[in-house]
Amino acid sequence: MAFLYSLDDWDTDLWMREMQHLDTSLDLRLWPNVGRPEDIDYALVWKPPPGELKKLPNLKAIFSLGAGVDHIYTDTDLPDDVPIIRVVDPNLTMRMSEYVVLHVLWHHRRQRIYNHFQTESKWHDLKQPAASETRVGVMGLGELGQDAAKKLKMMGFRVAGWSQSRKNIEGIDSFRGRGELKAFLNRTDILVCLLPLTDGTRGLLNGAVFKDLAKDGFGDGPVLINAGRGDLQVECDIVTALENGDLYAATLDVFQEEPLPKESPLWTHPRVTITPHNSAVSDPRAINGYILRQIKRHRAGEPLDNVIDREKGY
Ligand code: NDP
Ligand code: OXD
Repeated sequence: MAFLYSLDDWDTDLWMREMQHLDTSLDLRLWPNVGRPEDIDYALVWKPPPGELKKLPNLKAIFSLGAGVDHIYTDTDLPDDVPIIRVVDPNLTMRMSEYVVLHVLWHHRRQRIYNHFQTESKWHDLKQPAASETRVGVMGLGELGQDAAKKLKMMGFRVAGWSQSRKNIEGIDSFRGRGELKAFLNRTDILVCLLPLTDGTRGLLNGAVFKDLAKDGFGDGPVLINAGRGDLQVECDIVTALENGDLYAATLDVFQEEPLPKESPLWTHPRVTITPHNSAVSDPRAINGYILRQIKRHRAGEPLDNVIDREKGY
């Protein structure tokens, strides 16, 4: 049994060292040094090179090293019958909720303005709405969205979520599907996006959506926080919406092109906060451990968890 890593530009030494640390007997290979293709049972990947996984005749599962799987679909020639498994792990979920709570609070508490005041040694307090006056809307109520939504709820925010299917989560209003999107946006001051990138979600964060966000809130105006995927957003529409008032501010962790090109107007916009796609990084020890546990169970004849639905794309 051998594992093949294909890690794009990630720190391959670290990932392989951490896995070896968990089990020194493992036969680990790093693409393109596959050895005999028939030896490989499991692939652990981020952006695998197109067509390469199909060359592994005994491949039993493909593990994404993140929660998303859209990067795996950049290989349009994947083996049809091999399950693709994504990360669902408390370490990653906790990191994402930290990010969401931090940035919701940052906008809600008007911290950007205080930082600016400080540059002018200006002592001035602004009107501050209570959390119960701020309506947060979480797009994507999956593993990550639900955890973030519950933590925001616990802090007193008015929280709703939007997903494909209706959810029943105490204290959180559930909206579902395109038919309920407008109603969800109309009651949302701070929009948090934790959707996967699929054919159904690409470009969803656009001018029409920003226009529908609530304009009657107690804060400065609608805010977008996107930590899902860059291609969920139309960046030129974000810039326009920041100018015409459909958005007041944004926190963006993901971009249509990464790294975000130097010439992007988002870099210098005074009401945009940028982070480098690190809202929830995959921790090598935690994620290798999660994958190894799954493989051990699989080899003992148990089913794999968190297998993605190829029809749905997530
Ligand atoms: P899940 O698969 O658990 O949840 C996805 C959610 O999105 C579900 O609630 C699903 O609805 C909803 N959804 C999917 N398609 C649609 C649609 N067309 N309309 C409405 N709702 C939709 O994913 P996770 O919560 O684990 O992760 C979400 C995403 O976060 C990942 O796919 C990844 O892109 C991103 N991510 C980003 C990271 C970063 O560092 N920036 C780190 C980790 C993840 P339903 O529940 O009804 O199926
Ligand atoms: C993920 C990511 O999908 O890090 O986990 O983007």
